[in-house]
Amino acid sequence: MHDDSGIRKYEHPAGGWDALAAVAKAIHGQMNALSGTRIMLRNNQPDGFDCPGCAWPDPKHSSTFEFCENGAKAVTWEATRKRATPEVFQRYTVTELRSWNDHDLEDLGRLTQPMAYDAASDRYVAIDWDEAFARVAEVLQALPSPDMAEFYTSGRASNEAAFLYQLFVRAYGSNNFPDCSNMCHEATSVGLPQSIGIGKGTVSLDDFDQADLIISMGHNPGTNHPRMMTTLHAAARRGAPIVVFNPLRERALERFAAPQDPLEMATFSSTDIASDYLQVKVGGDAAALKGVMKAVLELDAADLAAGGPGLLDRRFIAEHTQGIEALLEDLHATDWADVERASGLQRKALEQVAQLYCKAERAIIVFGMGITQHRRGTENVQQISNLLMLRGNYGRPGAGICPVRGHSNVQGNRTVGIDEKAPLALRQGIERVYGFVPPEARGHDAAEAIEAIADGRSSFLMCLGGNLAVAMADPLRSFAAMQRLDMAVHIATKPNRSHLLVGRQSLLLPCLGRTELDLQASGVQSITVEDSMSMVHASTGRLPPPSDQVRSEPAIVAGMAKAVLAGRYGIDWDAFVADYGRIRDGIEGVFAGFDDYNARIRQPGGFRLPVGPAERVWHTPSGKACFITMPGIEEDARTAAVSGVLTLTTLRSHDQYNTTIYGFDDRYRGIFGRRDVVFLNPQDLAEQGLVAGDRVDLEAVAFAGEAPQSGAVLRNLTAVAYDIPRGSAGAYYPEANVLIALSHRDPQSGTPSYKSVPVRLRAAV
Ligand SMILES: Nc1nc2c(c(=O)[nH]1)N[C@H]1C(S)=C(S)[C@@H](COP(=O)(O)OP(=O)(O)OC[C@H]3O[C@@H](n4cnc5c(=O)[nH]c(N)nc54)[C@H](O)[C@@H]3O)O[C@H]1N2
Ligand SMILES: Nc1nc2c(c(=O)[nH]1)N[C@H]1C(S)=C(S)[C@@H](COP(=O)(O)OP(=O)(O)OC[C@H]3O[C@@H](n4cnc5c(=O)[nH]c(N)nc54)[C@H](O)[C@@H]3O)O[C@H]1N2
Ligand SMILES: [Mo]
Repeated sequence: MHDDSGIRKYEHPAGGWDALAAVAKAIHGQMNALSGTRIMLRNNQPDGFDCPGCAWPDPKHSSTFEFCENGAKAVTWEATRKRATPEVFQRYTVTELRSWNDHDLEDLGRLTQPMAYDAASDRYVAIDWDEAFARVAEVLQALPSPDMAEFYTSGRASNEAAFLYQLFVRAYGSNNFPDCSNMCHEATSVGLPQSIGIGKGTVSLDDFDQADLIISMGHNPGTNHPRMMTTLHAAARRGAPIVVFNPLRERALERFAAPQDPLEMATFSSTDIASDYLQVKVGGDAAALKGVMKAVLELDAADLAAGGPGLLDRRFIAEHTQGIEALLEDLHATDWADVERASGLQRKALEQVAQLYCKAERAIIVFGMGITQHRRGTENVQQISNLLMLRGNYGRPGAGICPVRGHSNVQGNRTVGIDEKAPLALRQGIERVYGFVPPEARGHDAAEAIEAIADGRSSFLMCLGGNLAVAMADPLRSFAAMQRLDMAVHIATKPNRSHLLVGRQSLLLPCLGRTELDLQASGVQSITVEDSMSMVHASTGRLPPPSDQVRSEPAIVAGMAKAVLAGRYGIDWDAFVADYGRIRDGIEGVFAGFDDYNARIRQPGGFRLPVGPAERVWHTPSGKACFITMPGIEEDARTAAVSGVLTLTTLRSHDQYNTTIYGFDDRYRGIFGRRDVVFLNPQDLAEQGLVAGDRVDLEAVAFAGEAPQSGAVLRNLTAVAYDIPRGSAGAYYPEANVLIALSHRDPQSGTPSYKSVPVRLRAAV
């Protein structure tokens, strides 16, 4: 059925010809066809650049072109022919630009010149680099305490840029490193070290070829990690069961046509991906995992009773773990009725998963934001690890845990020191190599940084990329906070809304992207990145920079450091910029695992950083892997206790990269030309006397202690009747962030609970 609402069912598999058409459209919209096609062919090649789209690894030594629609969008939007020159900024006041939507702002194109906000004309005007650095130095040197400054990182920065940035900030005297990871996989970074001694995934790409079972929880690879579809497609083809836990039936997890598969393309056929699709309630994953573990114990007991050896890996548990007693006690005390209510899944379905799990000799569990962005995100992650440990699914081929990271180098940024916690090894490493003692006190994470700015405890913000104010919860508070700053400094490729929330002084410093040639005194520079599987490799851009004024991130950070620190500790910042090999020498000196860094990045595919659990080495206090019990079963008992409250999850469309809105279609979910929709179960709609197509408002529900959000409303959405569990709803990020209180976050990791937001639904007024 076709009408003009832009809401219609999409009947095709994910991928396929529609994906190829979307790439052609992205190239046409941003670049000329020839350079667009040429640049696509260098993406993820051994001598080319690392795709800025996501952190999924590349097949080793491969030079086959891995097609990916959304990688192509990321590249074309960076390599765009459009330019946000000083002349463009002359045309519009900042107030005027603030009324534009996020798509149109970034579509202005690449920044070409350092710019400073001029309050008198309400415009950004061109300045030169030395002037920009001098202004930063003046403000930072005058701050009463280094802890009144915040230094944000978005995960696209290279290892080299990130390392210099943290060295600069620590030499300046602060550990205030809010970063995008705090809004993303922080629950993994906090939860997994307690469980297995490292906050990263334990599998490598080869393991996927050997797994007998893959469980996918709360991630949408067809949109966010499309190259992972090659891996899942291959696993499904060889008959490995793939079990999905997701409230929405994401098309790519149902069926996928691989654009590299000539037969599927020619015959318009596709491959079924999920063998079992469990539509868990939003926020119901811990309950579901407890149910699966409970069923595993029941199967194990039955096997023992029948004279079998049992289904738990008792040797692994005895030799390598601790804490199973408490877990067993908790699972025995857990009621099936509670599991079913909190997960929205039937006992039978969970028992079926347990059977598949016990049959599989090697299992991998993959997860994304559907797991981490909850008040109990850390505990969710730990329940995943518990399930794996019951059958010894660590440190064996084809088995392990796989958190799928977001930004293409967010994992690398953390590895090289973007960390508000400043661990002992890092502090000792810096002292050893650079001769100064960095600060020890914990700094601010992303939400704490916004709170500190809002309260006036911090008055300076520097952003190495990203769009912090828009990505963060509660724009009512975070936008106002930005406008209180004495100085905001944004190192960025393109204009976005955070840049327009100007404080007393605001600077925009234009930087090179991954795709571009980075020429320094010693010649062409490569940078390095770490993917989701701890593989570190080099990336070299070749495209001409957008203007001769644009500088590389390492050069900008070093320039600033030199101006601010004025010779402190005798660090030679110019030498770093002349040859990034010297930055890598620094990384090798400070951190373990980077031996022969400069040599090893030249091997095809790079090298893997040490991952203890892959060798059954556990860097926990006890030296063992730990079963960690989660008391209770509700994601948020407060929501469960009030009637009429829906749990809203916030989603990425197929046409966006975080806050960068490429376009207004969400093809696979059947939404075209708009984003002002909310996905609802038809019965929840009916209960309010509403039908599909009605205009509705969502109102934030504030619980005690979260008062500032009370009354926030997202207005005039169109209700889409959708296959989603009762009590669950979905809307797009960042528009829906207005409904999320800044304090609505996981107390352990600080991750905002973007994926279980209590809301009320009503007809639009
Ligand atoms: N094209 C593109 N690529 C990207 C990004 C992008 O925006 N666009 N962003 C990058 C970044 S920074 C990140 S972190 C990743 C994000 O990649 P993902 O982890 O895939 O993130 P989301 O799209 O936010 O949500 C993932 C899935 O979680 C499901 N979900 C929602 N709530 C729940 C729940 O309570 N339980 C379960 N089990 N599932 C739930 C949603 O239905 C959705 O399918 O992708 C990276 N790659
Ligand atoms: N409600 C809700 N909120 C969320 C999420 C959610 O699922 N729901 N997801 C959260 C997650 S997982 C994340 S990671 C955050 C994302 O938060 P951020 O990382 O802060 O946001 P991005 O939208 O990725 O940042 C885009 C901007 O980065 C700049 N940029 C792009 N490439 C480069 C580069 O190479 N160098 C530099 N210096 N700048 C560059 C451009 O100016 C662009 O406008 O949002 C979080 N917010
Ligand atoms: Mo992310």
